[in-house]
Amino acid sequence: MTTSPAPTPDDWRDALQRTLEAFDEAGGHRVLSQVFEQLGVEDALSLVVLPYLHDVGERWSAGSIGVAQEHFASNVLRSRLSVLMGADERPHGPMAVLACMPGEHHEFGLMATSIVLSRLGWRTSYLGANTPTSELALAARTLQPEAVVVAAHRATAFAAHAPALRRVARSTTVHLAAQGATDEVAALCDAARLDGDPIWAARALHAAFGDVGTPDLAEDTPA
Ligand code: B12
Repeated sequence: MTTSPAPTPDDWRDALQRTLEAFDEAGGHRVLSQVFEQLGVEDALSLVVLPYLHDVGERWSAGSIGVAQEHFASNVLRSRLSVLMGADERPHGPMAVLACMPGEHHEFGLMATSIVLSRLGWRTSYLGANTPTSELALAARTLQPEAVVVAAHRATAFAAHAPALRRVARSTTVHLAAQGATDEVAALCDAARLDGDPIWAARALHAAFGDVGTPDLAEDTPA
């Protein structure tokens, strides 16, 4: 008797392409359930979901798929990641506030960081895309988080709000993330840079705060 080899991340991404880019929502969710079940949340995000999003963008920019397919695939993935956010919330643990800078609508990386932090025992408050800095400041004053993570594709999105970010940084550590987070703009904002992919970055942030009662991630919860 022969057993078929386990699917590789490439196989999973192909399966997402076949379903989501054919507007097959149920099929896409079935593939996502399998990939989260078999790889666990962190590897599923890092090896399949985020690279798949990158590929979708390349296909869209090359004209091989249209805006409708790109938006459809993003929306299905967003709904799935929303379910995962906060699924492992605990009443205690350090608090992180996460937001995209004003004008920034790309939020998948930030959502992935939020999911992984919460699975590491953090409480997370996710403010989402295109967050005004006045609202970010309000959340930081109210929640007194150990960390604020803000994401933007362009450094100018941080630079344009440097005074507001510096004010938030007086009472907590502000971390700049995604392509826009350069050393120069981090210095301008009195902020730190959160390097690496969203999963790696969440682990690094967690490690910087020491053990906060990390749950056993070996017992991965299927999504
Ligand atoms: C989904 C998507 C959208 C969705 C976003 C939906 C949502 N809710 O997030 C929508 C439809 C809103 C959108 C809009 C636009 N988009 Co768009 N989008 C994408 C797409 C397909 C995926 C982006 C994504 O989430 N990738 C997953 C993340 C994790 O990967 P990443 O972006 O490569 O980020 C890496 C690092 O920066 C880091 N990282 C990123 N975020 C974070 C966060 C944290 C906390 C950390 C630690 C790390 C981190 O991790 C990644 C490496 O692993 C990309 C394609 C691509 N090649 O990325 C285009 C892409 C980013 N978009 C693009 C463009 C042009 C646009 C629009 C201007 C289109 C338009 N004409 O309206 C608008 C701009 C909206 C805005 N003002 O922000 C371009 C950007 C080109 C550029 N270099 O500036 C891309 C690259 C597509 C392309 N190939 O041209 N988009």
